[in-house]
Amino acid sequence: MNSTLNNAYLSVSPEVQQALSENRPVVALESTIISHGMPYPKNVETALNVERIIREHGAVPATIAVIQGKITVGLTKDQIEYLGKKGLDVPKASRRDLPVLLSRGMDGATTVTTTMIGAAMAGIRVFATGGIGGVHRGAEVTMDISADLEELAQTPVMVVCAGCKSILDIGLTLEYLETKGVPVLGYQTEEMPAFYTTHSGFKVDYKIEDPEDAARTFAAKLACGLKGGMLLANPIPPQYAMDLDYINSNIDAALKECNELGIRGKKITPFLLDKIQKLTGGKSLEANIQLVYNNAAVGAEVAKALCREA
Ligand code: PSU
Ligand code: MN
Repeated sequence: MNSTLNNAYLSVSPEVQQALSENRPVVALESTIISHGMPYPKNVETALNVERIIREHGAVPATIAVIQGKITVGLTKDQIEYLGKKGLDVPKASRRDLPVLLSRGMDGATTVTTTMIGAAMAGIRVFATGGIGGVHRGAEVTMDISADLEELAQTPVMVVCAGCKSILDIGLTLEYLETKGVPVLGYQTEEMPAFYTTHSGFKVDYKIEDPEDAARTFAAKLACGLKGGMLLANPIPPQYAMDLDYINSNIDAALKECNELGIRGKKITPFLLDKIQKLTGGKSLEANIQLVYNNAAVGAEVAKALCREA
C-alpha cells in the first residue's frame, strides 16, 4: 500500500489514511453524482448527508475526485462545495480521461469507474453510490456500454448501488456482467432492483443475507486473487420507490428527446438524469437521494464487516 500512497498523482486525506492503516472501515463515494447527477445545492447537501450517515454507522467516508491533477481520496467540505457549484463545468472523468486530467493538473468528477480506481489505489474495498452505468438500450447499434462494467471486471472494489436505471437495458447489462465474471448480488432480495423501483423482472445471481454475508463473499474473492469487483444491488426502501409505469413513461420521453437532439457519448447519461428529474418535477430526485442514503448505510455496515473478516 505504501508504494501507491507515494504515487505523485494520488492524495489521500490524513483521516482516511489513518483509518486504513488501523484496519478501520472506510467507504468510498463518487463525485460525478455530485457534479453531473444532481442540481446544486441539493447535490452538496446530499453529498454531505451521505458522509454524515457513513460516520453515524461507524465508518469513515472518502469522497473521491480529481483535484488539480491528483486523484484525491477524502475530499474536504470546501472541495465538495466547489465541485457541486461548478456542476457540469467539471469534466466527467472516466478511465480514458485520467491521463490527460492528471498530467495537465485539471479537475475531474469521478464516475463509478474512476472512483473504483482511486479507491483501489488507496486500499479502500467498499464504495457506495446510486446507480451504475451499463449497456444502453440500442447498444447493438450504438455500442454504448459504460466503462463501469469493464472496471467492475478488473478492479477489486465492492460497489453498493440500487441497481441500474431503465435508461439502460437491464437484461443486457446483466449479461455483460456475467460474461465478465462479475458477481451480481442482491442485498436481501432475489430481484435486481431498477434504481427508482425495487422491481425489474430480472433475477440477481445470489441473495445476500446481511453485511457479514457480503463481507465473507468479497473476502473469498480477494483471497483467491480473482480479478475484479462485485456489485451489491440494494433496493430503494419501498416507501420511497416510484410507480413503475410513471417512471418508465418519463424515461421513455427522456430517451426520445436524447435521440432527437443527437446527444452522444459521455453526455448521454447526465442528459437523461437531468431530463428525468425535470419531467418528474423533482420527485425522482427525492427518490434518488433516499436510495443513496440507504446505500451509504449498507456500505458502511459491509465495510465494518470486512474489517472484522480481515
Ligand atoms: N447513473 C445514475 N446516476 C449517476 C450515474 C449513473 O443513476 O450519477 C453516473 C455515475 O457516475 C456513473 C456514470 O459511473 O454516470 C456512468 O456514465 P456513462 O453512462 O457515461 O458511463
Ligand atoms: Mn456511454
